[in-house]
Amino acid sequence: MALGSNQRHPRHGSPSAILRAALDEVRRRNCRIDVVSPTVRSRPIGPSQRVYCNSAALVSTDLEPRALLEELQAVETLFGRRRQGQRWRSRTLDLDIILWSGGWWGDHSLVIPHPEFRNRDFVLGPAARIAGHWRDPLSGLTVRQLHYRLAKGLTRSPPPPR
Ligand code: A4P
Ligand code: MG
Repeated sequence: MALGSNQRHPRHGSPSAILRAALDEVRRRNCRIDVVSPTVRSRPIGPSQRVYCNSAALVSTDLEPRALLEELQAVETLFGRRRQGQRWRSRTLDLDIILWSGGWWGDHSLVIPHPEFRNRDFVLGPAARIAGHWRDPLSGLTVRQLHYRLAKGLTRSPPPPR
């Protein structure tokens, strides 16, 4: 799972505090958080101007991917995330499923691996710290290899159709 925040929350405070509090919430929802990466600060991709805090966590759960997404979206809502409006705008909390031990998943509301993760240093960097040996089922490359390639500018996958 990838976590991101670039807005303060009136009660929880800074984006990094929001990410910590969000992990506590995810833990309450039939999920075990096995490992959490260090938090990185990254420049925003997209129209938003504010710096992001991003991290990654390894989650163990019996929930099916769709049910897990619902729980993660409930946590986003709890932190005041509003879903209407512009894509990629500032948000208090964004929780994405990046990879899954079951391989790939694709339906109208959920795509795993996350379609953009190979192009995002703020996802691959934290993920490489905790799950560097995990393999992307589509490219066959490990997270560490994907991160290395992105850092060296060796690849940029085309964006998927939306
Ligand atoms: N969805 C499909 N697959 C997934 C998945 N694997 N994980 C669907 C989570 N959600 C998935 O997402 C839109 C819909 O994607 C969901 O309803 C779900 O059914 P969203 O989070 O509601 O909307 P969004 O986040 O505004 O759009 P999107 O495309 O998901 O944005 P991203 O990809 O999450 O990117 N810059 C920095 N530095 N750091 C960031 O964290 N984040 C974004 C948002 C942009 N720029 C950033 C960062
Ligand atoms: Mg998202």
